[in-house]
Amino acid sequence: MKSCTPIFDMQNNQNLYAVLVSRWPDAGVALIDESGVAITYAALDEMAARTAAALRGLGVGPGDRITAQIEKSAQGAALYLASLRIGAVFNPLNTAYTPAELDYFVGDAEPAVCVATPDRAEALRGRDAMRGVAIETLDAKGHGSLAEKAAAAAPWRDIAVSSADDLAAILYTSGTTGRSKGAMITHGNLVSNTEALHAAWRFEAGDVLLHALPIYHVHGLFVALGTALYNGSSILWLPKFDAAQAVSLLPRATVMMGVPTFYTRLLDHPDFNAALVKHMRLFVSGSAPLLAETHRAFEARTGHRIIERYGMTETGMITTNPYDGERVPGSVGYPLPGVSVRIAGDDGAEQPTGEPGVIEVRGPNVFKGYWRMPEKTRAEFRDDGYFITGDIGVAAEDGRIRIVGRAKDLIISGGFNVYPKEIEDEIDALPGVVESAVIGAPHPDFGEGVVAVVATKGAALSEGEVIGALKDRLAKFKLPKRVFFVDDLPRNAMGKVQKAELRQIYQNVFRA
Ligand code: MLC
Ligand code: AMP
Repeated sequence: MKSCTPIFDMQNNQNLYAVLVSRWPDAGVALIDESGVAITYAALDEMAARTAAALRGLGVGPGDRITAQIEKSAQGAALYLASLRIGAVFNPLNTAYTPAELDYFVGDAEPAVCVATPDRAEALRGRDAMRGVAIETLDAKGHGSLAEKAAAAAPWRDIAVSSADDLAAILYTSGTTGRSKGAMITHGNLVSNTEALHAAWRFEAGDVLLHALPIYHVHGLFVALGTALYNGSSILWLPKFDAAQAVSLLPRATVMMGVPTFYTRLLDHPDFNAALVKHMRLFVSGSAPLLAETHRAFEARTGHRIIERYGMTETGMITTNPYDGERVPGSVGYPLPGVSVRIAGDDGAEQPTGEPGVIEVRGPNVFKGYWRMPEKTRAEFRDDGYFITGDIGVAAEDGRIRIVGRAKDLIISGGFNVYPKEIEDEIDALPGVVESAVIGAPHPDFGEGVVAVVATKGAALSEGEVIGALKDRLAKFKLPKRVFFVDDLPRNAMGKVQKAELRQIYQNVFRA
């Protein structure tokens, strides 16, 4: 086990945990779960210290990866905080990933320990990829072998000294080609982005955050949890988003963050009205485009103008609509302080104002690179340090940005990214399939829904059979919600499949 450097000089420690702790109130409540159990900041710090001790006891040290595929609980939050505390690298995974998908992540991240819910842990034990990896359990209530070890351990109260450049987390993001890439996110990335958002959204004493996002992605873990912990706020800590539960708890909150689906589901709820949220200070939306019509409907119903912001796993948050200025529907606002954004042509040269181009980003928020993939890292950065997002934007004269498309073949369903290539590869491997094209079609609940168009040359294959064959291989949110069969896929003169044409043909499949 590598040794952790204990804190001697708290002031110069760039470890996110040291930054957070230095701002925590003595007695305030940090997390309140759905049954009303409250955990104070002091208790959360104690849980993190005990969990840190348990991890240290398992041999986990600075720089070691901790893979976690767990449900959301207070103990789950403490695991993340403990990982920061000991200078380890937190690697949270979507709970929907199948064991087959997990093999890749574990094989790539090579964690010292994998924490999973008991049923998943059972499925993981004995898999080749898990050889040499300690498996610990944590269930939805925060119980399990890790919690037992933490309870029995003497708290580890130090905080590892980290530089801004040291890794805090690896979050996997899929690519348009090839395997998922682990985005290496540093303490400096997180501290700078947290501070920028905290200031931009004017967090204040007394703010209470309604937190219903999953904590295995940037939005729930770094943006929502991060800013609220930085503020020393109380957090209504819900296992998942449920519109009825949100309606009943919103009167106790002042801030809510969500993906657009949260807002359309709230608008669909009959009891969601202006009186319920008149005391609210802020609603934030991100991770996927918020339709201008949703923005307007929300304002008409509640009087609140949602702040839309834009970000990415690799960059954290990039832009936000202003707190005081105009929150324009369909716009993602202005770059955060310290973040440079340019709209570039294919060669990286800045486009004239008003011309669409790829959004490129540079700043302390931009990640360090892809884990063990130097070529992929080089391919996504310009020589002058700008990261190429693959999103197409237009900048107005005053710098306000609108996202108008994607240069990458990506579907965003309910805030989760689905890369068509991954689904197509699985479908193409099925007997009877000649080839396939996976596209996103407008979906009233998820924004985009996954549709597969499969060329079979007449082979007998049903929608149910295709979906059934993918079930054990792919996370549920990636499964096509509809499958259509054709003889041939449309192609252009160069032989390239015409996805734009397919999107046109299937644009109404989810509309009533
Ligand atoms: C669940 N399902 C989905 C889905 N979520 N299918 C497609 N897309 C999704 N997002 C599946 C379920 O498995 C289920 O399948 C069926 O669809 C209906 O499920 P549900 O009960 O209606 O879904 P629910 O559990 O309520 O989840 C919906 C949701 C959730 C919107 C609450 O997906 C969610 O929390 N999304 C947030 C994602 C997020 O945090 N993204 C941030 C990424 S960070 P079946 O077969 O059982 O019926 C990022 C950077 C940035 O992008 O800028 O923030
Ligand atoms: P992820 O890789 O999961 O971090 O997803 C990042 C992607 O989500 C970005 O590259 C965008 O395509 C998309 N995204 C995030 N926020 C917004 C937004 N407000 N509007 C449109 N797209 C967004």
